Amino acid sequence: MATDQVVLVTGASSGIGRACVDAFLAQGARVIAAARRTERLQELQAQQDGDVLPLVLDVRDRAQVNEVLGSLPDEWSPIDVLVNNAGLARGKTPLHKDDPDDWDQMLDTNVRGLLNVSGAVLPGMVERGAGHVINIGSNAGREVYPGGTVYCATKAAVERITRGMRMDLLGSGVKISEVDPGMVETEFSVVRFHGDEAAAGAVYQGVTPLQAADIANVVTWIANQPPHVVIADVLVYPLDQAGSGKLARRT
Ligand code: NDP
Ligand code: 8X3
Repeated sequence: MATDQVVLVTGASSGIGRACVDAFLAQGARVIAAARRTERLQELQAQQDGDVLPLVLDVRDRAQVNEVLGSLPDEWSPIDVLVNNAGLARGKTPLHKDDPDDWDQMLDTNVRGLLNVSGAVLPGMVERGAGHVINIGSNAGREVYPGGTVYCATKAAVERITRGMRMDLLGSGVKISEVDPGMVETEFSVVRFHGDEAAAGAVYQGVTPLQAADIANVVTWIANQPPHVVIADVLVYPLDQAGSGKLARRT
């Protein structure tokens, strides 16, 4: 990757997004780190020597996305690489027991949010005839498990959107890729279980999950391919996982 490239990472305040920021900065890229939590973004900026622009952004808010991304300082545009990472699961109950507000948050963030940011960034990439969008899907988009109905549906939508984007942009010079992680130890489960640390901890009990940096390694590898090569999609599991809930727990 050329060192003067500008990378936009959504969901940069934690987990996989934060690890992507660190990994791209380590390669000399300039990184726009977007998320909702201002204090996390300030901490991130304070911890980094590299060139990072913190951006307070709720991907669900299309007007805000268009306003903020449409008025980036000159030195922070154009965006060369977009990592659509912001996302979350909320709850793990059977559908008829779910809180419908959780459905809305997952659909609005994981699907509409990804579209909002892509819609703001892609026209410029097409105009320039270059760019790369890397969507973070999930193994959950390839299958469904009890209590994960809506989350899995949102990630299946990411997979369809990614494939559709690649067809829509064929011939434009813009690359479209997807990374589907299996179990990664981040704040994901704490968010899913509404702050219940014990429930979140149980998810990883007896297994060695992926770390956020493992996924960032894959994302930067995808971004660093030669101009004529597109890594279309990658599924990444920890050693002891063979599917959603299919885990070899060692204790
Ligand atoms: P984290 O909870 O650690 O990080 C999620 C990030 O998304 C945070 O930075 C959060 O920032 C941001 N985010 C959430 N909602 C919004 C919003 N409305 N607008 C902007 N940013 C938002 O989880 P992960 O790092 O694990 O998750 C990252 C992605 O990876 C998600 O898409 C998730 O579905 C996917 N994934 C995770 C797996 C795992 O096992 N952890 C496995 C497969 C996929 P803030 O709250 O500051 O806005
Ligand atoms: C997160 C992975 O299996 O918990 O996308 O849904 S899973």
